[in-house]
Amino acid sequence: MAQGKLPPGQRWVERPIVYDIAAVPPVDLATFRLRLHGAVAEPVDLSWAAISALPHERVVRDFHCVTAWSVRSVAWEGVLTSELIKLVQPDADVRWVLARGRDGYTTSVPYDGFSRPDSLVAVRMNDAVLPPEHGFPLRLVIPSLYAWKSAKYLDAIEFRRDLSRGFWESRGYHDRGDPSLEERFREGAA
Ligand SMILES: Nc1nc2c(c(=O)[nH]1)N[C@H]1C(S)=C(S)[C@@H](COP(=O)(O)O)O[C@H]1N2
Ligand SMILES: [Mo]
Repeated sequence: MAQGKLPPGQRWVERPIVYDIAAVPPVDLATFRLRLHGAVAEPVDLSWAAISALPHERVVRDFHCVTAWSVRSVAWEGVLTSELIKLVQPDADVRWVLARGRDGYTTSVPYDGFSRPDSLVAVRMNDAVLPPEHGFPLRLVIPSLYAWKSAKYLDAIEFRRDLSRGFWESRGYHDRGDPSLEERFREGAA
């Protein structure tokens, strides 16, 4: 989706509206780990220091929520998913990731969306530390897909060959969720 272009059925708003299935979960950076596991050659548990030592990049992208709001040009900074992929070396037949937040949220993301060059694990948003309600200390950001795929409070990414539906996907939301194609709900879902 071209930046600055409103996808079908969306309207622009000034800033992202916070959506949470549960209260903002607490975190202690001293013990925090991001677990990368599943169908990979090298599973790892990354400490906050290990994450901070990885290369960081800044990505500016529009952010589209399936409830029809879009925000222009959100600036994210963090570790590109391509760096995480280099670390763990997913098996050649991986097609999905299941991302999990500390609040118990899960979302299934197609691997081709996860691995796009503008997908990242963000630690900063709009030039400030990621605010608690936006996922502190880090969140997944998949700008090419609806915002529900961008799991906040991220603590695990499971690389998978098969689809295991996350919180919204198991409630009828689309498995891919491309805003340019208005993939809001799954065909045939109740
Ligand atoms: N851990 C977690 N991540 C989540 C959610 C959630 O409830 N928990 N909500 C999702 C939904 S539905 C949307 S639209 C975006 C909203 O991001 P924001 O709260 O930073 O605006 O976060 C997504 N990531
Ligand atoms: Mo959402």
